[in-house]
Amino acid sequence: MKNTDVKDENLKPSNGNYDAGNITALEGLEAVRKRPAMYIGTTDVKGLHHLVWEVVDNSIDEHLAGYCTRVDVIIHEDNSITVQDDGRGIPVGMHPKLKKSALEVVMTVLHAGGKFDKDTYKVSGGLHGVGVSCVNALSVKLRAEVHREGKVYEQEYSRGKPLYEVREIGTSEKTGTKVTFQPDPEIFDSLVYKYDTLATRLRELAFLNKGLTLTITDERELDDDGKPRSEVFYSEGGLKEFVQFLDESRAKLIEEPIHVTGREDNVEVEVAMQYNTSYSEHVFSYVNNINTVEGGTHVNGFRRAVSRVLGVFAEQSGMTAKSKVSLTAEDFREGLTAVVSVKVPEPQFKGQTKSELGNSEVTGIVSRAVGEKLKEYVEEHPVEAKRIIEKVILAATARQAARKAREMVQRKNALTGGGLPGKLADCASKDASISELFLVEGDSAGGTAKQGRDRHFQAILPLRGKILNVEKALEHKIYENEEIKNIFTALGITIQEGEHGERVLNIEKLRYHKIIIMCDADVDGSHITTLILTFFFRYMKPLIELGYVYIAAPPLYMVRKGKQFRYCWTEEERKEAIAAYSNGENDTSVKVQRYKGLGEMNADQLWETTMDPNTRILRRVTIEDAAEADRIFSMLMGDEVPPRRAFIEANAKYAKVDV
Ligand code: 28F
Repeated sequence: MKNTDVKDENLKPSNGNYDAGNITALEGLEAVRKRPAMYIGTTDVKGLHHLVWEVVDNSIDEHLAGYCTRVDVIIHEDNSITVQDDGRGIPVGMHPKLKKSALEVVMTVLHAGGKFDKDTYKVSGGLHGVGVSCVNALSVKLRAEVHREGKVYEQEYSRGKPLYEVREIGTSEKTGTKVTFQPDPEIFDSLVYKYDTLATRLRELAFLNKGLTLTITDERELDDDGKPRSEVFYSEGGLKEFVQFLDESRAKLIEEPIHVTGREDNVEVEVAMQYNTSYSEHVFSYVNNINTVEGGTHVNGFRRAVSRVLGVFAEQSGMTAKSKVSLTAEDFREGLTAVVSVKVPEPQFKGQTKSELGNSEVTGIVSRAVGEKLKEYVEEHPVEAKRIIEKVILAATARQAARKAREMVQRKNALTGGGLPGKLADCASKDASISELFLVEGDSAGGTAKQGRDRHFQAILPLRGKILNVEKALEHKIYENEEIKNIFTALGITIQEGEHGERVLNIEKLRYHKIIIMCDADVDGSHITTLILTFFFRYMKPLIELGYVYIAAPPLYMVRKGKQFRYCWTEEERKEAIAAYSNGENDTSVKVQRYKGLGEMNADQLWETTMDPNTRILRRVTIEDAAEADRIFSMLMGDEVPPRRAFIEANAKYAKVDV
């Protein structure tokens, strides 16, 4: 249940007097509870996790200031969270103006915690540091504990309102801050934390802040000897290790990553880069630890330096003279894995999701720092540099072959009037925003889907067997693969080559705004789904980013008794259905049909359970963390087998596999 307007009459101050400080705090908390999305972006599961980042960022700030060496995050059984650091501890002394403890000010006054000043960097999560007081306002309960100057202090709050004055509760040799909070069910749709989401970001923070230890403990999951699941993230080498981690599933072209550090006009630059044998680019960028998914001036400066220095080397070494192709910026980035991290005192963000760096001065600062180091590298490592240029020339050749193959396919389509694939059963509607394309495994299920569908807005494209694993194929190969060509033409999308050789999709020609992958709920079906997702992730990422890609969820069972029957999607539902139909322990007239494949359902059943928008379940495909998604795809789909085996062995026990 969500409430958007505050009916929270008990926002009155605990000590009864409404002085300026209380009113400011009250107004602030009320504003946050009235429009939470303005402060934390959304109130769905993303907003829920953002609460953790607001608190963790304060510990990171304490680390950047030089006082904190470790941050511990604990997920408790009730999905409340504890974050603890060994910093100096939030001051508890009386705040001169607001007449209350500095701790209460930090915890209850909007934007009060910022220790921002000229030569330190306020790090912050996705929404640039709204402060821990927002977390407090959106938590049904929050407790702060401070160890400082030999004493232990605490204060508790409900929906941001202090329940009592800051009080001393003991002595301590340690220093640090601990915050435990329970997100408010009145604000958040989901209260369940995802271990992987928290672990992935904490790992990233360890790489971005070398020397800092971050740990996660999940008290909801005890393994067989009763120990809670936990991990420790610590990086000695920082970005160098980050790049090695990102590339662990890919074969390297150069043994050691190239590491750049620099500083100019209060802007700190750190870059690590490494070449591998893959055909895709993996560049991740950060500003003050914020993941700039949309890139920006720091990335532009980095790319400019790479193209310039390697281009000059290719020219001077005479390698381009031999090859007939001209090199583009894109070619220099194929097989490149890099992390670009800058610390900017006053970052300006722009772009769709405010995650693109706008500060123009940063382009030159990064370009100079990287250019200088890269120039030194190619002079000192001519062998590696030659290997990189060979790879770049191969990329340019492959790009040319891909362009020819693509033009062949797209020209042929244009000639035959946008030739839709023969196997496509199109929908009547030409309005993409309501149209859906089902990619169905196998001709028989394809046939059933064609019968069961609503032909006004649902199109069916049966896929015969496995599609190409694009992770391991040169680009031009995908334009020669029948199944992939069919998907391309059915979607109506063509790919152009941008001015720097990059692939540009023309999304406006897309014919369906829902692309639904519908495969059997078995191993083969999962493999085909993964192959299709790899294709979309590598060649049609904007479709995923726009939220157009879904996975259908056919039922696993049908439980029937006489005329009555129920479809079940999970083990629990199956057990419930059996219990509901059996009138007594020994009643064995339980029939349970396990659906192995879509083909076992008739058209009406398939429509009712999996295709009817009013009753079906669709899982939308999202990229929560681009670096992690990229790593997992190349881990699971790439060339290197040992990392894949290690990954599966390490994670299989956590995979929630439906029976
Ligand atoms: C689990 C979350 O919030 N850690 C924090 C500090 C330390 C100081 C501080 C924080 C100064 C007065 C604004 C201590 N000693 N972990 C945390 N650790 N805030 S938050 O100061 C707050 C500013 O109010 C701190 C000396 N200077 C700063």
